[in-house]
Amino acid sequence: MFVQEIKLHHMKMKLKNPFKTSFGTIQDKEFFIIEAIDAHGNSGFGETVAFTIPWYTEETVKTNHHVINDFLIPLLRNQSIEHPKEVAELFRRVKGNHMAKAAIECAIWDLYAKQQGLPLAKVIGGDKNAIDVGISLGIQPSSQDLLEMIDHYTSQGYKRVKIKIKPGHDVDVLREVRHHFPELTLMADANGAYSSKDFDILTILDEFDLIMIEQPLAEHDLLGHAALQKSMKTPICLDESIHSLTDAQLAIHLGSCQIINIKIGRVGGITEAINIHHYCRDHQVPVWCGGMLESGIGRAYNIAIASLPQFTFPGDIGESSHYWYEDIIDPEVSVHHGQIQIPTTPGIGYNINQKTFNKYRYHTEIFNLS
Ligand code: OSB
Ligand code: MG
Repeated sequence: MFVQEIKLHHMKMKLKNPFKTSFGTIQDKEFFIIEAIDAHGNSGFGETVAFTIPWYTEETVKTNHHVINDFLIPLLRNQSIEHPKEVAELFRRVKGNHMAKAAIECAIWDLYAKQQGLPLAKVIGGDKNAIDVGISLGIQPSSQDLLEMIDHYTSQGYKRVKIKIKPGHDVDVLREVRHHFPELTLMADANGAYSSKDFDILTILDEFDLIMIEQPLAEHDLLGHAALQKSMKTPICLDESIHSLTDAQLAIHLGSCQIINIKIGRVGGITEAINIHHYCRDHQVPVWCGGMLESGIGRAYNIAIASLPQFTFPGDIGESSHYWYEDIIDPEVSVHHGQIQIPTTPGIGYNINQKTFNKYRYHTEIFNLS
């Protein structure tokens, strides 16, 4: 499968609502849609998921552009790739920069699945017809706002709610949510905002019957997470700490977590996401799919990966209209009774909506690879 041309579409979209976490607030979303084109004119699409500021991981929109243009696209020149799994191997000599790599790798997976005439979910071994989804809610201006949002999303059928916490915004908020929604499937995500000095506060959270607490401590603090997990009954789930299969192996070996959040961008692509999935399946560690406030293209990959069997908890995969006034795909992603149907058409199963795509695209760079 010769990739003849790569198009790098520069996109700018605005989230309907600002998304506030312990590390900062996101509303303007700038990203690249990678289009990989073969000799027959088939196109595969991928999306970069880094933010403009390096507060989730160290990658940014600008580092994505730099690494894609100056290192990754040149590595693809004059390569005859038989299978998308070879892309991760080809990119191995460039260190890190997982979100940059993943966007290109995803575009090539989509192209490959389209060439095979098969849905991407089937090509990667997905065995579900539909996936369960939950909603991730940013920090709200008041607890009244938060309670109303929870009410809104649970009545729409979302199967679990995740709320963001940070020091000073944790026990009281969770107590209030639990008081109003005693039966809710609930979890909290700290995005690494606590330290080893906060174990007293964190262990109080055991009161609230959370299905898990996500990334309470810093990215590299695997020993801290292992110590915390020993002193609390709520399962710890790692997000920012997991960049690769070896990270997942180490975290599980150390007892730093009982659950893993897989994000394709953070781990460098679908191939590594599958590797982590298989390892977790073999070690009875549940996984679920996190989100990066993606457009419909990025979301389509999350839907496909979540169709693998060990994705046992609902993902952070809201419908298009939760994030955007209009999405760049057709049809948009929609949630019914807390589920998203896995597309059955070839590739990611969503088409580009040319009208909205052109509206949010402000520049395109073209690279001929032959
Ligand atoms: O920690 O999972 C996270 C959004 C941006 C950065 C990090 C995270 C999130 C979310 C929202 O929780 C996920 C989504 O709805 O796409
Ligand atoms: Mg998280």
